[in-house]
Amino acid sequence: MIFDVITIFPDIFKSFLAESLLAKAIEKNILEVRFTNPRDFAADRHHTADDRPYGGGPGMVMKPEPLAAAIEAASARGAGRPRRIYLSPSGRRLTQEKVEELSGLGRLILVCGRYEGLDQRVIDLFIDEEISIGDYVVNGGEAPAMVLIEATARLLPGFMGKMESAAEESHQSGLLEYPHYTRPPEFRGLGVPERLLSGDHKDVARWRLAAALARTLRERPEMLAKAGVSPEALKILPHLYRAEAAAAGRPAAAKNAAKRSVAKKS
Ligand code: 21W
Repeated sequence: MIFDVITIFPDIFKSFLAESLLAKAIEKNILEVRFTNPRDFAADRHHTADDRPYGGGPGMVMKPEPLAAAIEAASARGAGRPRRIYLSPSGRRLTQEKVEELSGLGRLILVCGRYEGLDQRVIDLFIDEEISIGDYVVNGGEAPAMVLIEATARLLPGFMGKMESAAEESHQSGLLEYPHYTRPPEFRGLGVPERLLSGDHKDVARWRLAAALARTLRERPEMLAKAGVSPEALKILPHLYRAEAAAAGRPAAAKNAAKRSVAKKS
């Protein structure tokens, strides 16, 4: 898969792509990341990439001509019509579902904004889709583009070993992950849940499912409505609701918890 990144700060990406699994994927030709810098397309001596906003107000806007030229140059670096994505705080939130969709495309153009963002006409003329990584503010599209590249690349065939792909499937059950433990058996006064030490693989699986459900119920209850709750999970959930309500000091709720449905909870 090829990513063509449009950015005035390509150096931000260099060490990120030079380490660990991403570097190996690039070496194995699973992944290629190329850069086009709008500054290289600026007509003036100072390679100006920004300008003052029409209507006044604070901040600067990315100047349309060099940016458009950069997007066109990057688009021409291959056959076909690559999807053009603008990393934008006003975009749709990136989800694992979207990441899966993007991992099936052979080439993407990622446009990173700086300052207050792009001139709207560049968006109207060149951008297929605007994507945000979440409702918080960062300084530009580069960190969000790295998030998108890493999340997408790890789904490409051959990126990871077999063990990790199996783990991926279990994570995509729609629940948060169960807690992990390794040696030593006691660390600074804390032990390891006994059932993980039993060697009984079926019981370990039951413990992990219960732990994943408890964690999801506590941290992300809204996920339970969407999760395809398995028959095994359905047996465990009422007990967790009861324990949760009891821990929260709601004895009546604890008593009724067993009768409540998953949908009602969230
Ligand atoms: C942030 C520019 C804020 C301008 C809607 C709400 C790309 C980003 C960015 C930035 C403002 C992403 C506005 C999550 C992000 C990015 C730079 C000022 C504009 N429009 N995902 N606010 N968060 N950020 N207000 O910041 O370029 S994807």
